[in-house]
This record gives sequence, structure tokens and C-alpha cells, in this order.
Amino acid sequence: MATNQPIIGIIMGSDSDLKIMQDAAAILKEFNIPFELTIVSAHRTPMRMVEYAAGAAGRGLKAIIAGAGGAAHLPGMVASLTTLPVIGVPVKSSNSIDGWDSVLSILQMPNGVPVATVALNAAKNAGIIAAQIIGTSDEQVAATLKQYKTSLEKYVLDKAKHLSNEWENKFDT
Ligand code: RP5
Repeated sequence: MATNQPIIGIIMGSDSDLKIMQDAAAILKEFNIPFELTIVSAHRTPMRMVEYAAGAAGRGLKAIIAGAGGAAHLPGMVASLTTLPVIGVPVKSSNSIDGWDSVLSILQMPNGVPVATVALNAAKNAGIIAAQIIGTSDEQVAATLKQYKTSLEKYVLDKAKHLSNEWENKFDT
């Protein structure tokens, strides 16, 4: 991208979420989209959360990826404080019962304050959605996303070809 200024904010409730949330960072790097990454805790640093979310659009961010586990209120609270799209990543953390608590806390937002929720621990998908948001107005990112989709197709077709060495498959003959 032409700019080095972060346009995606990746935040998480704790550094213990980083092992999951780094997947969002990795895919944004792959797509050459500048981002920032930090810890913002809804219950341990509530004022920092307010400042981050309320100032995000003004600082040039276009979307926020927020990950948290257990009583995962960070994405919803951030969504209440900004007009930017917020993509929530439910994290199966040490205080999570089995991940459902994180999923439901982020997914079940009341009407009016949505959080675009990805699957449990699916920070990579959060990064892809953020890239797709950017791709609606950036041709270079849109082209990179198209290449990425093509690479997924090739990955599966190569596997299918490999399987056909051992298993009958009339479909591809
Ligand atoms: C949540 O509590 C965090 O997002 C993290 O998933 C979980 C556990 O945090 P730590 O106790 O590891 O800091 O707020």
C-alpha cells in the first residue's frame, strides 16, 4: 500500500491472546496492509479502551479487530464507541469454559451495535475480513485478495489430483 500509517487496529484483552491474535497480524502483513497491535482490556483498562475506540477513526483506522476470551466484552464495548466496523475474535483463553462463553459474548450483540464475529480462535479470518473491507476502495488489496482466493483453489485442486492417484474419481476424468 502507498501508506505506512496503520489503517487496521488489532487489539486484545491480554498478551495471553497474542498466540491467537498474531494470525490476524500475519495475514495483514501478507496482504501488505499497515496495522497496529496492542493490548486494550475492557475491564482492566476501561479508560484506555474508551480512548482507543473513540479516537480510532480520527487516527485514520478503517476497521478494528478485537479479540478476547471468557466474558469477552471488549469487541462489543469498542463497537459501542466507534462507527468503524469491529471484527470480533472469540479466544479460547485460560478463563474460558470451553470457548462458547467467548463466542456468545461477542456474537450475541443486541441490534444496533453489531460485532462481525469470526469462529473461535479464527483471527486469520478476522484479518481477511479487514482486508476485504480495505479492498472495497483499494484496487491493489482487491487484486491481492483475488490472488489469495486463487491460491486456495489451487491448493485444493492439487490435493484432489494427488488423491486421484489412489482413489477412483470419474468427475475429473
Ligand atoms: C480476557 O481474559 C483476555 O482477553 C484473555 O482472553 C483472558 C485471560 O486474560 P489473562 O488472565 O491471561 O491476562 O480479558
